[in-house]
Amino acid sequence: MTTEKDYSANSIQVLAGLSAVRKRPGMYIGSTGIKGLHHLVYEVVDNSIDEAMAGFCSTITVVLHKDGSVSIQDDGRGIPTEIHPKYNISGVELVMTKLHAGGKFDKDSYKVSGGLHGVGISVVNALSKKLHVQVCRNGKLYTQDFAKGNKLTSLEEKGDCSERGTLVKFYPDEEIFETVEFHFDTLSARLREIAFLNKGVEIKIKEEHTEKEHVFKYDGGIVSFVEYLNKNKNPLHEVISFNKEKNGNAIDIALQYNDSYQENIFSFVNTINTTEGGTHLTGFRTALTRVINNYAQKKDSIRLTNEDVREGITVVISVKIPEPQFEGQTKTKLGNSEMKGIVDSVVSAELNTYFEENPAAIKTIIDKCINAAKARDAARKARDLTRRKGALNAHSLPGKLSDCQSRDPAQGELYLVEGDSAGGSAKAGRNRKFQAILPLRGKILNVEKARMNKIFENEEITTMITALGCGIGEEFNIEKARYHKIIIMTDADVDGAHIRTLILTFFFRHMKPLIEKGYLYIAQPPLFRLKKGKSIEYFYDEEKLDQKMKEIGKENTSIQRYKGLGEMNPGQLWETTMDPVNRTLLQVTLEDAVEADKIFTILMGDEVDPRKQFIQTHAHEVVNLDV
Ligand code: 0RA
Repeated sequence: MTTEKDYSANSIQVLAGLSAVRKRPGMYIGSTGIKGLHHLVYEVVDNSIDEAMAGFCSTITVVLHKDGSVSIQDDGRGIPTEIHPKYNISGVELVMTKLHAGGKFDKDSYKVSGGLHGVGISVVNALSKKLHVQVCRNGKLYTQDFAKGNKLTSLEEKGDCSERGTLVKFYPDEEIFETVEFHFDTLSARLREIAFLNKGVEIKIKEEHTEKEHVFKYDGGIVSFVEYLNKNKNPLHEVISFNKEKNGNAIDIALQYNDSYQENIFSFVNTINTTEGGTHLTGFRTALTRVINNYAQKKDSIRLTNEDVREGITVVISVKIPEPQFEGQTKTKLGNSEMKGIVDSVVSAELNTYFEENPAAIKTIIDKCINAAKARDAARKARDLTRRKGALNAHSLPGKLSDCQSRDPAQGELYLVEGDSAGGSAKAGRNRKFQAILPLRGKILNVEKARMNKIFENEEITTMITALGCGIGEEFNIEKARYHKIIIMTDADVDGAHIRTLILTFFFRHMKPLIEKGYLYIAQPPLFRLKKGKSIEYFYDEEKLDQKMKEIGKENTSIQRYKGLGEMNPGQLWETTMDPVNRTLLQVTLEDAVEADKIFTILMGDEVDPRKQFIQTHAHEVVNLDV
């Protein structure tokens, strides 16, 4: 039993703080799902990054351990082990148990990193069932252990140490989190981003049980980032970059056009990825359009719009500002109104200077943008023509669509089915209350190599756009999507895989928000049907089938291998692939937008060599190649 008198005023405050974190974790880390879980790692890494930015740390190593814990090690100064004069506890204990104590130790350092919420390591401690910290400082090794925010041991000196730095190892608490399994790829993608944004810092990530390991170190910073993004594309000029400080805000921008039709913009505020954009991005776009227009008008009377100067541009914008205000659905939109003007004026001045000094670059860019403008004009005509033929309007649905009865998008499912015959089976087998069927004939257009005008001329795609109801391009509006489950259902063979990739490319390039919202799925039709006597069982992979055949013996059995959806009758298709009770759907997610862009560029773009290389590297991973 402890009485009130045992606590100093300060420590009462500390204890109240961390129990509040356990009571309402979402307030501190956003959610208790996978995102919140990963946030714990970023929170610790951010502290190491602060050490790096202060010039004391060069290497950060993240390890996903077999026992479910994660450790983050750095070679910084080490968390102070000395007793803090005000709180009368060691720096380690202070940082680990006091909310927001993280960077406030030395007030002079201008803390610009910091996770989405910038909450400090004590939050990680509060939400871990166990946390172990090791500090090497002043030639000594110190350790201390905690659980659920409480200290288990005091800070102990464990002997000598020649290196310097901090290691934090924690076990996320399953009483708090919906899942405690970390995703290597998601963490790796974010760490790569952090490495690009903090030039020169080496960041390693390892996963013990798979032995996966990535090392990121970019001396070129965001210039390297742009080069990386454009790696498998054809750049039209050197990377243009500048770095300015204005009114206490640091503005760091790199950009390069390539010959594709996609815009690829990544914007950051204090290293947080502002996926919803905001004032910094608006300022950039306004300036870019104005500067390019000024040059273009000397050459042509054409008036370029924001849209025209976007085509084929790759940009990284990183701003560091003292008091960011985040808005939007996911708090990833910068709201500080002054940033629009600041970024606009910096970009205008810097681009003008660059183009005066590099006339060849601006000439190439203008040609590209004028071509884009002409193509957009053609696209508008094609769109109008397609519309006049009755397509693209959700109130005149395509004849090929067998719609469902429900008008509630949250209930509705749209199956995009390969071929008319499978489409017929799906139509006959479905539950028409909430399942709609759209058969797609043959290979749809590869949108990676097509501009919008070609897209509007393509019947399969316009039919799909009309059925989806959410429009495309400037008209895209996710609120108008007619179904919240869009399910790609193709054959389990090479053609099916190709068609699936073409459809995925379309969604990734033109309807990415549908993927981000989790509306896109892939159906999993079975590969085998095993009949023994009167009982029937379906199998989705060969291994499971073989296993069963040991078990039950060959007598009276027959195996059917499905080459296509069309071989299943409507009842079978419903039972195995469409019935919500039995089916397995793979949800298409976007864990790593950078990697996804790279893969679509490689697989669907026009450079042959990277594709060859990709296929050679990944050929051994193919399990179901049925040519
Ligand atoms: C407070 C003050 C100082 C460093 C740190 C915290 C620090 C925290 C973490 C967390 C992970 N790695 C870290 N490295 C350092 C400044 C130390 C000094 O003034 O010597």
